[in-house]
Amino acid sequence: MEAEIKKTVCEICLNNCGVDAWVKDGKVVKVEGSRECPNRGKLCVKGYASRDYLYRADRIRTPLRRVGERGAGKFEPISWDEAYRIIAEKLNGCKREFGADSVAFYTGYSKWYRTMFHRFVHSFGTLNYGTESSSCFQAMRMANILTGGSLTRPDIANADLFLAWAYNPFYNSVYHDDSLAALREKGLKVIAVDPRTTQFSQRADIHLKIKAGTDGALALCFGNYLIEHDAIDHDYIRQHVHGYPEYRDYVHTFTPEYTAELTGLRAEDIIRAAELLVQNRRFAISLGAAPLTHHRNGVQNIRALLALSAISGSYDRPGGNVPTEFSDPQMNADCDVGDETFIQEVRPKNTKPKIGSERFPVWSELVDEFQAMDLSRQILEGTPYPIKAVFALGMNARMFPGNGKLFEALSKVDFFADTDIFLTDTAKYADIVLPACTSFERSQFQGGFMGHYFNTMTVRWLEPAIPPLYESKSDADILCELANYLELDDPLLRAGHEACTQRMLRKVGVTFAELKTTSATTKIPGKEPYRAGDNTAFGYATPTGKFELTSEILRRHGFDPLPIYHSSEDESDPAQYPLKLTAGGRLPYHFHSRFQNSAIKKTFRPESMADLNPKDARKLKIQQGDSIRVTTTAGSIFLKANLTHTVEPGAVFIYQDYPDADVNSIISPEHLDPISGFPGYRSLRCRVERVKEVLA
Ligand SMILES: Nc1nc2c(c(=O)[nH]1)N[C@H]1C(S)=C(S)[C@@H](COP(=O)(O)OP(=O)(O)OC[C@H]3O[C@@H](n4cnc5c(=O)[nH]c(N)nc54)[C@H](O)[C@@H]3O)O[C@H]1N2
Ligand SMILES: Nc1nc2c(c(=O)[nH]1)N[C@H]1C(S)=C(S)[C@@H](COP(=O)(O)OP(=O)(O)OC[C@H]3O[C@@H](n4cnc5c(=O)[nH]c(N)nc54)[C@H](O)[C@@H]3O)O[C@H]1N2
Ligand code: SF4
Ligand SMILES: [Mo]
Repeated sequence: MEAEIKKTVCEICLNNCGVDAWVKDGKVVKVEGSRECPNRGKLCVKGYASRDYLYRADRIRTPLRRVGERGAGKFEPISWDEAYRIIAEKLNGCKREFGADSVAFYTGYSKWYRTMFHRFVHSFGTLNYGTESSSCFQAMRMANILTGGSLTRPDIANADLFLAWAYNPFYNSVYHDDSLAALREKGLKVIAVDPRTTQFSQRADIHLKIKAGTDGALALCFGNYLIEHDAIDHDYIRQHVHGYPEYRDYVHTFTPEYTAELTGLRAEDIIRAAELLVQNRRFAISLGAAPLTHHRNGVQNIRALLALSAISGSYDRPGGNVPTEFSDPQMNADCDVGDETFIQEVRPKNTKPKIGSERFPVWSELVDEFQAMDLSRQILEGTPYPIKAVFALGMNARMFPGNGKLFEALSKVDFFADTDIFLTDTAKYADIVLPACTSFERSQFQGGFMGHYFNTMTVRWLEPAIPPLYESKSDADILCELANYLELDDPLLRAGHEACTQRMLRKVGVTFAELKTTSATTKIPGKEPYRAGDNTAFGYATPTGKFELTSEILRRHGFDPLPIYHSSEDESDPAQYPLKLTAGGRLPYHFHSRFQNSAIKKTFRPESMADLNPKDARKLKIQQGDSIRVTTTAGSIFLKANLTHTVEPGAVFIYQDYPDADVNSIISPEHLDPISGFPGYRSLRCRVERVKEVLA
């Protein structure tokens, strides 16, 4: 039989690139990027390795019941019926005895099923729905909401200057590069702010090689410079900005010289960049989901960046930072797929406060999820109320700082069920493990494709390119089937994935039958994408109805209302821990835990490595490829040295998803931003030593 091309999607990351899967005898034999999708025929190296991912040897084949110790990985296969019965009995048992809030529901990075899952949790009767967004994206969203009242995106296409803060699309995406290159040709200026030399920073007009976690100080210094050079929008400030006099007085101390001390930059470079801002006041700032917020001062740093947008009058103007909306299935589609109603129409009443509410009240007020950084503590301490069971889709405990504590909690909880494609370290702690399938094997509703970047408003229904491997199932089907076993009072969820999708489509204006005939290029009628107004169109959903340089929500919670700068580092002794550790930074051929045990990971960087500057290495008598020990106050890991001038002297960069050298295991679980609860993965102190060949 000839190979047949099936249209599907890569969901290894949420870029959701369209894929043409060549299928022969029920097997995917080749993949190519779909030309009609926004990825325009391209895939990244991970997408091209889709077959590696799909056919990974450690795929979970059947539902499993644990027969050994937690973590030991000893399981016996059971039927779906038996697995569902056990889960339903345990979860309903917890609900009867301790209340619905005694169960914590959690999902890892995957987004496509989140709307269904969130509704499922509500129907179960609790608000204890948590996700990996406890360390990704939400802190940036919070900073936006606290300041301007809504999430924003940089409108690079219409900007004169792009402040590319912590920005490296070469590693995290297949998009943006072409369009950015075209904009540069039309005159767009670019300032890259990144502690490392990257493919992107080398193309910028100015690269400020800043010390990680000191971004707020630089932004405040730029603010001061704009004010001193009268490059601010007085009318806009008068009409729409709250707290300007306090801000002006505060930033006054952030002179280029003082800021140079804080950031490790040279004062003349700061001034050169500030001049570019003065000359190009229509600027867009990238805020990112992770690097700027992975610090103890993350929310305030982002607020300091946003302040520049407001005082210069770029906020909510074409070419500035423009209010936008986001939801998971909508994927920036700028069409309302009605997911919010779908989730909230079954919202439970009389629930207990979400996990983390006491420790992270600002998070709790602004985010409709629990703050998962408090999950292990609540399980272990049982306060303010006990958590007896965890039900997870794709939980990767290793992404948490101080993950030893979470593994301990998972070994103490009464019942733990996990659903994953692969038998991960975390799944090995579960009592019941369910096998999920990949995007190639499932039906899926997909809204938009990075719609606001490409101005496409499309929704489509994807049919499986191949049937699910082994006995695996789609998460959406798992949730609907489990809803029946749990006897949830939710007929819609119990009616299945298609019925739920049909309900969500109400606002889009296409029927499910029509949806099945659409393709990636079918434009759908929907809400017009929000266009930048004249600073006012969106309205400011803040307590004062203005852009808040002094946040009244932060003030109410006892935090400093100004976007203040304070050090992001831990309090360890600099004499003992002289180097700065930044744990994160993507590698193009890794995706969190997803390519562990697969071939491509080994191809490009076969061993776990720490990036060190050769100057530091010389002092420490370390050569390329030497075995080293990296120690923080929380412990040590062993890996190899990679000497590179891309990092500055004094800095050590380690990727977070090496299973044999798990950097998150040496980050204290208490090293968090008190406003968002986000881990300070990227600002720690450490010590590096050469060790004998034998790795512990
Ligand atoms: N030190 C440090 N730590 C970090 C970061 C950092 O920069 N530095 N980054 C943080 C950030 S930004 C993020 S987003 C997180 C990453 O978040 P994680 O949640 O760790 O992400 P993954 O490992 O991609 O996915 C979690 C699990 O989901 C499974 N999975 C994949 N697809 C599916 C599916 O369709 N269904 C189901 N049921 N399971 C699936 C995967 O096999 C995996 O086991 O890590 C955070 N941790
Ligand atoms: N290949 C690949 N792509 C991914 C992922 C992956 O694991 N692998 N993960 C996905 C996820 S979940 C996320 S959240 C995104 C994250 O994607 P990005 O936001 O691109 O995150 P990083 O690559 O961690 O950081 C981007 C740049 O910020 C710099 N940086 C680090 N710390 C700081 C800092 O304190 N200040 C400044 N100014 N710059 C800093 C880094 O050196 C890096 O060059 O990527 C997504 N895409
Ligand atoms: S960027 Fe790469 S990993 Fe992400 S969806 Fe596209 S091909 Fe897949
Ligand atoms: Mo992330």
